[in-house]
Amino acid sequence: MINVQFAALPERWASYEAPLRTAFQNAGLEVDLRLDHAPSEVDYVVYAPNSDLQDFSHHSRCKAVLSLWAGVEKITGNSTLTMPLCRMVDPGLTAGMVEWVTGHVLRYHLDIDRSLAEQDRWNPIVPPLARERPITMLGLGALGTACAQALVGLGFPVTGWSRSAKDIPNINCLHGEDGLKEALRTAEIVILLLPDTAATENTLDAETLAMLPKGARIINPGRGPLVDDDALLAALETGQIGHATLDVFRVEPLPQDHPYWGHPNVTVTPHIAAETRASTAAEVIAENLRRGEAGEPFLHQVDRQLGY
Ligand code: NDP
Ligand code: OXD
Repeated sequence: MINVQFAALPERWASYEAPLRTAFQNAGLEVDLRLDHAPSEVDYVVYAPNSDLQDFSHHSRCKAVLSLWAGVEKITGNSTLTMPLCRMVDPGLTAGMVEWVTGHVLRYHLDIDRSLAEQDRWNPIVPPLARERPITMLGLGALGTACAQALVGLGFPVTGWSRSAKDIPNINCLHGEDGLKEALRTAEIVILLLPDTAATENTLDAETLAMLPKGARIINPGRGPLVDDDALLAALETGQIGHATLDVFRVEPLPQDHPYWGHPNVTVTPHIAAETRASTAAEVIAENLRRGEAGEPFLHQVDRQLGY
């Protein structure tokens, strides 16, 4: 019997219990799934970083902590979490992010806000075609690559930027510091799907925002610290940045007195870009349990040095 502890906000249990039990059964795993195993008897933890479980020092036989979240910055620094940590790469979450990113890109591309505001003027706004609108994706991981490929599918010329060199069909892949400059130089829309690490903090700051063409639009479903907020507000003031759509913030919920609220050129969304979907995520968790039991490498294991 494999003992699995489910450690997330209590209301998540109702949506995850049945999909996890089904996925474990389908994978041929005999699992005792509970909220309340004794810590020393837990083999795996299915984990949300906002759960009450923060001290893993008594999880002495735990083989892995399997995060339900893609972003793991809240737990990579936890010194009691010494067992392998896997982040979530869930086909359902990825599909949701593709839909959210594509929707917000098309809002900018088609100038939907302006056409709605000016509809009574009968003054047709003709946007360029997608193939004339260069887009840059910062981050070419599970989510960035899927979103970039969807945008390529719509006809946009897409440049992507990552830490390591990549070769992805139909995407102009760049990396490193010079790669970032090149990626920003022509980008009319920039999307951030980087993890929050020491190396990615303030990827968009006064200097890099100034590298963009005037009036560029920013979409950030990644993490708040990727953007220097004061620099972004200043760039919005001068028109260097035309508009920003921000889903994630340094402090969440975004404090009521934050200048982003009510800013005419900022759209705030409440960290809803993409949600882990229980039915598809449960299959990923089950596959990682199977791997752990078979002595095979885990999927999506976090590199503690890199922080993602
Ligand atoms: P991945 O780990 O798969 O991809 C991360 C990408 O960022 C990789 O391409 C990686 O490069 C690149 N990267 C990391 N560090 C650097 C760096 N220093 N310089 C340049 N590139 C870098 O993550 P996911 O795609 O799964 O998720 C991305 C982020 O999206 C998550 O970390 C999370 O913060 C956020 N997220 C937000 C959600 C929301 O609802 N708002 C939902 C889910 C996730 P390389 O390929 O070379 O390793
Ligand atoms: C995640 C998120 O990291 O929801 O999964 O932001």
